[in-house]
Amino acid sequence: MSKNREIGDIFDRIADILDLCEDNPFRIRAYRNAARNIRELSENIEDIAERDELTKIPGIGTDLADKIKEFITTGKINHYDELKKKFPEGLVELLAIQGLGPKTLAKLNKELGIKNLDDLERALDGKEILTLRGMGVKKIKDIKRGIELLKQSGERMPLGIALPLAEELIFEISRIPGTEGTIAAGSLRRMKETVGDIDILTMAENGERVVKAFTKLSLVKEVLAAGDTKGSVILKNGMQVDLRVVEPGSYGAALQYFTGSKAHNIKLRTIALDKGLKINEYGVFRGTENIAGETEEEIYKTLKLAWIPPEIREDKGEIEAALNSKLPNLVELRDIRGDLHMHSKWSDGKVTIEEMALKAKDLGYEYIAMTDHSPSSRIARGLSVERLYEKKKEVDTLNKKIKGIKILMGSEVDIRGDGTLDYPDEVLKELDIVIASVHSGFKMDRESMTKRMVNALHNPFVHSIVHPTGRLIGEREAYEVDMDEVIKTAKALGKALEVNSYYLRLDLNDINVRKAIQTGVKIVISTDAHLPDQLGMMRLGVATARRGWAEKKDVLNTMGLKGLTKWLNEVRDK
Ligand code: DGT
Ligand code: CA
Ligand code: CA
Ligand code: ZN
Repeated sequence: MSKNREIGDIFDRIADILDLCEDNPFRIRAYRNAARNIRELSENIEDIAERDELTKIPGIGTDLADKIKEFITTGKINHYDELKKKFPEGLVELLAIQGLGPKTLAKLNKELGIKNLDDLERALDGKEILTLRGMGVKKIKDIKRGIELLKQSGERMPLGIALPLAEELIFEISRIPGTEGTIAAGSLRRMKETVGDIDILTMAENGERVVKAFTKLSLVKEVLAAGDTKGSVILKNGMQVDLRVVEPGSYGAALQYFTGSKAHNIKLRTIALDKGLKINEYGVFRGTENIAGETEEEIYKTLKLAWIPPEIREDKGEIEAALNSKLPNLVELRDIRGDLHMHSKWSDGKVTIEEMALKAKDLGYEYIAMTDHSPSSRIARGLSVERLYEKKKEVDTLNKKIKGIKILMGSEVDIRGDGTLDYPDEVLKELDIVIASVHSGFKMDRESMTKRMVNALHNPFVHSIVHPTGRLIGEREAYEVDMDEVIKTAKALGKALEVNSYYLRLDLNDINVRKAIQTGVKIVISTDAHLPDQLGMMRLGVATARRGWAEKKDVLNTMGLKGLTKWLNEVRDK
């Protein structure tokens, strides 16, 4: 799938440069949409090109299709190479800074000669910058905060990007003769929302040969190290991958060690020491005698612990829980019976309700909720009351036509500044499910934002608040909001909070999930899909819920349709 990613990345870069040129906004948006849609394809773009069906991809017209063909045949896009010459490379990268738009950046380049981050940071501390139009103390503070945020998220990559990449690598490595049991370790196996690098483990006799073959894979751009037990490379997208080759006798020990987290491992080591044992990546030892190493289970067993799921290996109480046989029985992807947040062409989704429903049925779901936007979300083409009722008719018709899956008529309703909702109550009550969210006025103070959300929860027809903190990984911080208060209110009213599975959201995050379920609030894991393939992001939401110790009983959409319908009605009767 690597060409998909490469082309997606180039289209995004083109959009960045066009942004700096203050080119036509529609063209810029077209490149960004295309980039996203290509990255999210479930099929190799080369295969689609071969069938001559590139223009069937949403957002791809003949012009972009030609550029894709050009890349597939020549490995480059001429237009991109030309555009790149217009600005220094370091300048384009600065567009990733939140609070610094293309217009300002172009001006900084033209008037102050800023070419890269160093230049920018220096300028921000100087006086000259204040002479630029539109540049004030507040703006400078925002840009500095943006730089800090970017540095924090730094080189870390969202799990949703790293995971498919790792899967592709694992597939390739497992095809290298002599390898067995190839598996991800590190933060990726723990399904952390971002990963610093990808760690992979494999078993083989001849390590040197395996490492050599690994460094020759087509995804690799640069080789950092290649020995007989370890290889490190940089991939074409800039991500680092560490491969470790181990012997069968220490496979479990190595997997345990390299899965981490470091804090979890340190705690394990102390437990081992208390028992007079030593634990490292080769095994568990009593003196010089190796007493465990082949499997992870036996490593934990020698320490009198049950096997601990990787997602909770963070030294946040899991070892104590394992000692007392109190480990949670974490929710699994196969427990999920339906998806309660998605969009169709009626608002800003890319396909019809029917196409979404059929894909969901393929996934084995019993139900979906079709939750298009409300009128305030103009960019997302939110539905007027009239169109909402038209849509409801279509849902009724489809429910008669499609067997084996129930479509719930819903809406993702904007929460206005004062916490009231974007449709009147008499409209809301006609809907099977109402999910509410904030799409504007992100910068409210903490108290007002908390009140806004609490008010929304108090609307008798609202079932849940979705993407409750609004954060976008690496792009936008969570709103200033007292999540404890929101959780408390949800508990009091018997309402649910969402774990949004979209890879940049994962919101609620693991920490808030744990708070919510400890308080007794149900979470609902949904995808917010705008395309059928995005329904597949459910696994990221489930992983986030698992990292927050969620069990099946904590998750609303593990209920069958009957149970769910009952729950939806009861919320409103309370
Ligand atoms: P990342 O890559 O920053 O997202 O996080 P990790 O957890 O994948 O960290 P990484 O790649 O540096 O190392 C992979 C695993 O190796 C880590 O989770 C635990 C283990 N490890 C690395 N360094 C140490 C160490 O100094 N002590 C112990 N006990 N384990 C370590
Ligand atoms: Ca790692
Ligand atoms: Ca590593
Ligand atoms: Zn949505």
